[in-house]
Amino acid sequence: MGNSEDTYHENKYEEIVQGLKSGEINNIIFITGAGISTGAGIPDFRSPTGIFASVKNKYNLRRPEDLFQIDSFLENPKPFYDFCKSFKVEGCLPTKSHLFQGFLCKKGLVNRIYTQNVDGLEIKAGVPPSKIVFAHGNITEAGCPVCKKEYDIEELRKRIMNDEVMKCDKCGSYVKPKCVFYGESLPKLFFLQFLNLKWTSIGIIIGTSLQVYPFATLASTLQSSAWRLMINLEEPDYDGDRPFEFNNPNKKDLLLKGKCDEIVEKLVKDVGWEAEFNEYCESTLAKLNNNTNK
Ligand code: CNA
Repeated sequence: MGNSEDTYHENKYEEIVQGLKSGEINNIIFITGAGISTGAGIPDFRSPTGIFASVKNKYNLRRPEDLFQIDSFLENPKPFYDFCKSFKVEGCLPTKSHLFQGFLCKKGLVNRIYTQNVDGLEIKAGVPPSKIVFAHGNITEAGCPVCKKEYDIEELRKRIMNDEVMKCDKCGSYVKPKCVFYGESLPKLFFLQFLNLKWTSIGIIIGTSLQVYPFATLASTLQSSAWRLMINLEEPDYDGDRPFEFNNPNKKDLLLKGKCDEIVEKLVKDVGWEAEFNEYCESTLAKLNNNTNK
C-alpha cells in the first residue's frame, strides 16, 4: 500500500468503478480535447511534439496562438492556409478513448460530449451526432468568418493545395474552415447545452490542458455532487472557478495520469465490460474499413 494520497485515489477509483457497475453512475458528460486524438496520430497544441512547438518559428509568430487568431487570419491567411496542408485527419481512425464514448452512448449512459476537437473522430467511433457539441466548430465545412456566407470545403481545400487564397465574393474577406478561431464566438449550442450539466453523475475530462476559455469553464460548472474524472498525461494548470481538489478525500475529483487509451482500457476491464467493449471496437472499426475499401 502506498501513502495516504494513493489510498484516497484508490478509494475514489473504486467508487467510480462500482458506480458504473451498479448503474448508479448513469448520466455521463465528456469534456475532451486534442489529447484524446494524439493516439490517432493527430498532434495536439501544447505537448512538446504538438503543433505550437512547430509553428512558432516556421511562420515567425510572436505567439503560436496567433496562427489561429481571427484578426491575424483576416490580415494574412497564408500561414494558416499553409498549415492546413499538413493538418490531415481524413485517414485517421478513432482511438480507444473515442470508441469508449461510442460504447457508452450505445449503453444509453451518455448525456453529452463536449469536444474542442475538430477532427470528427467521435462520429467515426459511433457517437450519434446529436450527442456531440463541437464547441470549436469543424473542418468539414467552410464559410466566410465575416459575412458568414457558406462555401464548399472541397473548393477551399483545392485552393489551399494550389497555394491560392480564397476570397469571399460577397464581402472580400478570406474564406476558412468553420473551426472556431481565437477571437470568434463559440456555437450557440455550446451555451444552450449548459443546462445538461445539472443532472450529470460524472464528468469525464480527457486530453485537455483546459487553457482555452470559455470551454474550460465547463469543468467548473459541474455540480459538486458529480464526479470529475480527469484523464490526462499531466495535471493541467487549471484556472477555473472551481479548481480540482484531487488530493482532498472529501471531494469527488480524481486524476488518472497517463495515456488516455491505456487508462480507458483498464477502466473498462475493471468495470467488467472488456468483452463487450472489444466487440464494439472490432465491429465499429470493421465498418470503417469496409467503407474505405468501397
Ligand atoms: P492542448 O492544449 O494541446 O492540450 C492537450 C492535453 O492533452 C495536454 O495536457 C496533453 O498533455 C494531453 N495529452 C496529449 N496526449 C495525451 C494522451 N495520449 N493521453 C492523455 N493526455 C494526453 O489541447 P486542448 O484541446 O486542451 O486545447 C484546445 C485546442 C486544441 C482546441 O481549440 C482544439 O481545436 C485544438 N486542437 C484540436 C485538434 C483535433 O481536433 N484533434 C488537434 C490539435 C489542436
